[in-house]
Amino acid sequence: MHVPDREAEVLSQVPRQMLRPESSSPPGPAESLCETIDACLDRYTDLQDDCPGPLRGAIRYSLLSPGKRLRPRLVLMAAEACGGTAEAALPAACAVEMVHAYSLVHDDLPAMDDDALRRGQPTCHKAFGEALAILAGDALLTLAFETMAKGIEPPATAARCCAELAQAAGATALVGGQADDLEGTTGPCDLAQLERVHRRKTGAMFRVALRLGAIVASASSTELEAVDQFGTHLGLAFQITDDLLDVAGDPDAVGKQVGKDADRGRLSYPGITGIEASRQRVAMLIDQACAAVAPLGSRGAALIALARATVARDR
Ligand code: GRG
Repeated sequence: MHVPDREAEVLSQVPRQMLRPESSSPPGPAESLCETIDACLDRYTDLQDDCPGPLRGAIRYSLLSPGKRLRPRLVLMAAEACGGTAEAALPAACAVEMVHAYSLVHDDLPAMDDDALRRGQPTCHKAFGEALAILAGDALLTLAFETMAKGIEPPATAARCCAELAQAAGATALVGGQADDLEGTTGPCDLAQLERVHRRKTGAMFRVALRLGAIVASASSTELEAVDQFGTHLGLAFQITDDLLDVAGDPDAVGKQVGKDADRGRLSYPGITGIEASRQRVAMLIDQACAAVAPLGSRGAALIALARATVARDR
């Protein structure tokens, strides 16, 4: 694999424990899905010809760094839960991870959250400079749509997937939620407002991950609705867990600074309802997510296992 000098230099500073754990035992289902996704992301960002080396480095540094690959795994699992194949859903899975990676790169910029660490390594703008980080985010966002338009069959399904992802990433969802979150940093906020921000900023990408898997698998309307509901509940549970990790997480495990919500006076779930009530809300949402996929029978088992593992995470 070609690794530009700057990318290699910065990656060499990543603490070993932050890289995906190496194990002598054979990979489990989660690891092997992550390996399949990573190999595909690697191929999609090969970008030799006209892509300037430093831009290619910044794109790959951000996309291939050791994230949990939760959203692309959800795409693949939803496809299988709806009777399709993971293989056919890979372009959609990679597209979702590209949009997610772009949002993290831009969120970390000085004009937004101004973070120095992401996934246990220097943020993209710290490693490559602000201008290249902005451009790497732009490139990841556009590559997501190119990947689906070219990789999903038939073309009508590709077009539907592009429209769904554009909406989830756009002004009424991810971008709108981020704008409200920045705006609301200092103002008063109640639980309903906070959930509205969470639903758009975090939840929309979970929901669309599940929807894309189902759409590629030609799911029935019952199946699509089941995974959509699962994604809605899981997305909120995931965000509350993220808020809880910000209050009580170990920064080495989390891979970024913790305590930032409180430092910035930013409202969070535990900040409004307390830690115990937040944990109870997570447990309730996970039960609702699991109940939502009951119509899928045993094909929903992998989604249920992932939901339970996701909220038990420490990073
Ligand atoms: C810049 C348009 C734009 C949006 C930014 C992603 C985002 C919106 C903000 C990031 C801040 C944050 C902590 C959001 C909470 C949920 C979240 C997206 C956490 C990161 O997702 P993980 O834990 O990350 O799945 P990995 O690194 O594992 O992929």
